[in-house]
Amino acid sequence: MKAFFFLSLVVYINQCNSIRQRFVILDNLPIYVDTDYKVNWFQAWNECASRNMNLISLDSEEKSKDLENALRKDCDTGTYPRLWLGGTDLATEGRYVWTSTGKPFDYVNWSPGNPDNDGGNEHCAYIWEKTNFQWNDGNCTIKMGFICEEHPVKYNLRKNFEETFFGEA
Ligand SMILES: [Ca+2]
Ligand SMILES: [Ca+2]
Repeated sequence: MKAFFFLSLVVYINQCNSIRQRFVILDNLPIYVDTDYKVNWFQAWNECASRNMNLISLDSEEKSKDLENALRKDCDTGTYPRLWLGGTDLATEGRYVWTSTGKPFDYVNWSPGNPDNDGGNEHCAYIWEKTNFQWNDGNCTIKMGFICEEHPVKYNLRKNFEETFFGEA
């Protein structure tokens, strides 16, 4: 916990051609972007869990824009083909929820025509640079990169801790 806390204060500004990297966005929210390790949605979920994180939920326009800006700032065009998000409609077709919060999609940034549940077999959401970082629903078994974030509960606990002991940043 302590190590993670201090680690989370460090902002890594790497080029996207590095295999793995961590940004800090949105009020010190640590996120982890992996562009090179291509995995299906379930493996991506596990990859985040193994880092004590979650697949990212883009549940506000502010957060979505911050992520987009971070990706644009640190990456050359073409380096982000597709990245898994933490949204799925596996439980009920057509009803997308964020797995980190269990809440249905409120804010959405789907690309035109999506989610289209193409072939009746698209149940996992990903961000796609080709559609200007808008979202698409894809087959959950496709392999691509992914984005993790610190768990919302842990984030709030850490934030309260920091504010209590260190004051406002
Ligand atoms: Ca679907
Ligand atoms: Ca689709």
